[in-house]
Amino acid sequence: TLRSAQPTSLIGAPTDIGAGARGASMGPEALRVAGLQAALELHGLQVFDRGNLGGPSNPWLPPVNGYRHLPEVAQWNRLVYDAVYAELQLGHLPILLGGDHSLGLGSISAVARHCAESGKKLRVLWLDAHADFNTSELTPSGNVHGMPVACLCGFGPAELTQLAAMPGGGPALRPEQIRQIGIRSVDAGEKRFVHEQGLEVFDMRAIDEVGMRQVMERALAGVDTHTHLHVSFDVDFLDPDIAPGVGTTVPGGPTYREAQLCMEMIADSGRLASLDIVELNPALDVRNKTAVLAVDLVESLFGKSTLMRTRPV
Ligand code: Z70
Ligand code: MN
Ligand code: MN
Ligand code: MN
Repeated sequence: TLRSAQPTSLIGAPTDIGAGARGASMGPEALRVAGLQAALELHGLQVFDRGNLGGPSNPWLPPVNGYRHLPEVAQWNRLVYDAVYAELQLGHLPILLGGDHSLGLGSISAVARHCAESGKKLRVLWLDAHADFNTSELTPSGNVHGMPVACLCGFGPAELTQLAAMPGGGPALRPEQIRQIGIRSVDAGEKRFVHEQGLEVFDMRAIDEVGMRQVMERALAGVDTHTHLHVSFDVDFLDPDIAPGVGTTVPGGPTYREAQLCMEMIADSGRLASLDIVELNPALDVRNKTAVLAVDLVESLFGKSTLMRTRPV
């Protein structure tokens, strides 16, 4: 099927600079080996693989003032910011191949700047087992992949909160622009901060109680033709039984079917405009199956469906 969709651009960011385990640096190649480009092309998309960004290596040091590898994390995020912003300027849909989730900072900062300049409303769907809302005071680990949502909302060091020059100089995001889905591991101080800032979180209990369908209806409520929808897909969102290839497995995540429905409902919104695929760790995977699953889900995110539906179920 050939559709006149927006071209997509793959941007590899092979680093585990913000993670608590080594190996997410191999994520971009594992996604390529799993056939990401061919899968998207089968659905009629034009795909440009921009190759990999080249940033600093991982020195694997303990935290300094509450952050591990802050200068290197900042450098990687500047590279990601520039690459994602360039694709948005071209009118392409950027797909960031992480790399760990600290890179969501550069990616979403670029998207926020682009939305501010083009008058779009930004909605971020954060699919994750974790809230990633720690600060240097709250973090139990110093790993910056546990902090990107807080930094995007302006809580963090200038190197990370000022990646985008936003009009008025404010933070890239306001908490009300974010919906978190699949959350099931939040640190004690982080939990208080999530509550204090009023983040809208659809945790696993919400998915258990009302089902993925209603969770996604609520998370997508208000999305319209003026909305730029960004999906930040941390692969540890998925239940570890189906997705073992991540640095931090947390039991009790969405099943294959729940994850598929989540992706299909995002596709149905028709507003997907940028994507991160992060935290895939091939060193912990089994025969690349987590990468293959991620590609399968991303196909659904871009509109693969079993039937050509003409009306709702
Ligand atoms: C914990 C921390 C984390 C993965 C984010 C974990 C953070 N809350 N882990 N993504 N894989 O150290 O901040
Ligand atoms: Mn296919
Ligand atoms: Mn994450
Ligand atoms: Mn996570």
